[in-house]
Amino acid sequence: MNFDVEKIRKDFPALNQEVYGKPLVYFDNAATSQKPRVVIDTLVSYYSGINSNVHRGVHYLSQQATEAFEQTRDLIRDYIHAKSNSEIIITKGATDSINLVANSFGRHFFKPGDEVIISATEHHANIVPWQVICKDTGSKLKVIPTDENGNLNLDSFKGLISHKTKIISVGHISNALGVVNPIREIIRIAHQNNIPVMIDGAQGIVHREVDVQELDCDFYCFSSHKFYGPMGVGILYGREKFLEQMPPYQTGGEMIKSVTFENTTFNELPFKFETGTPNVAGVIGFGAALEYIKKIGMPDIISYEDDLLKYALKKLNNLDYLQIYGNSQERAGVISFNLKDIHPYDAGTIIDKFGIAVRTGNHCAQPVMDFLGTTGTIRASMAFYNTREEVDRLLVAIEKVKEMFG
Ligand code: 7TS
Repeated sequence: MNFDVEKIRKDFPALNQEVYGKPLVYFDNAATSQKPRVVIDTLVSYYSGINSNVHRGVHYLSQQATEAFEQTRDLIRDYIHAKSNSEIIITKGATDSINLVANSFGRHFFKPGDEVIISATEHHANIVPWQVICKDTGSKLKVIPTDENGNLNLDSFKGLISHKTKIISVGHISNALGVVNPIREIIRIAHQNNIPVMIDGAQGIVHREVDVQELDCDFYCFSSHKFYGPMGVGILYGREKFLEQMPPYQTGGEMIKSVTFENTTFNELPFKFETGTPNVAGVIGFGAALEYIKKIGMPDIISYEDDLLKYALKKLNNLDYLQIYGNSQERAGVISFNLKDIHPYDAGTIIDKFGIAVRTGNHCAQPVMDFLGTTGTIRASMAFYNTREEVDRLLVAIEKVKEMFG
């Protein structure tokens, strides 16, 4: 493997800083990743050069911006192996993408008594939009149960499916536990029953290769900012046959073909779902992130990250006063843990003083925390620019917490 982590770290300016006089260890990648220089440069060069609105001007700058914007759509299409650009909708983020599907698909297809299935380990973004649309349409939310390690129970899942199930929406990788869900199996079972499946890939796209045709999912969404791109940009992949039938989610400019005071005809895909001025700089910046990731190579990224995660788990498992969550065979990116009898917030505050950024709390996944019987965890979430030395520093900080509070 030709993977030089020290060289890679130089591509990320934010990694090269001190916090409380110590070199920063950034272990909050599941919340948002740091950005490579090429992404930052792309934003600066966009705003210093071709800044203008897209899809509406004949002038030179607008054409350049539109071309660069649409080139990113091509890149995304190729990256996730979608069939066509009609299936790639640019949104504000994963949350926005899920809201789009819940509202548009839900309002069009749900009738009173219908059912939606999600899982017990979802992020709030893949719970609340479904809950609200279920309430509005008189439908019912059903939940695939998990065991104490975050493994979803597929036998129970089969039992939840009925002729009333209209859609199944599950996360690819749990942000709170790092468990990689058996989405292939879920999609296979769902399709045997003619039920479409949405995958919340906010964490999945970061740690696994995604081929939407091979996965055979009907919707897949993610955010640019967790995948080394700018904030404020998200992607929704949708199977064309569903997107064609779904009504617009929001209305206004950009998503229309013609407007009179009496009537409006909507634009074709994907623009039917893209309202108003998009984050043009962010989208073009995300294109730069994708090019960067492709250059490093996802297979190398995955094997480096898996190796780092194994190293960290081995070290952390040696500390008998730690409770580690999400002990599944299939895990990626995230280690969620608690020091027994020590509040995660107290622990996080001390760990922070060592210059180590971890997240503490419920990670916007309150139901799974409730299930595990804890108000929150400490979460170290890793990227391919993290190192074994950084894991060792986390261990030192944890030992200090134990010494102070234990
Ligand atoms: N789905 C999952 C699985 C996530 O992890 C997140 C964000 C979202 C959806 C929402 O993404 P957004 O970009 O629209 O905000 N997860 C986290 C996290 O783990 N810590 O902060 C945000």
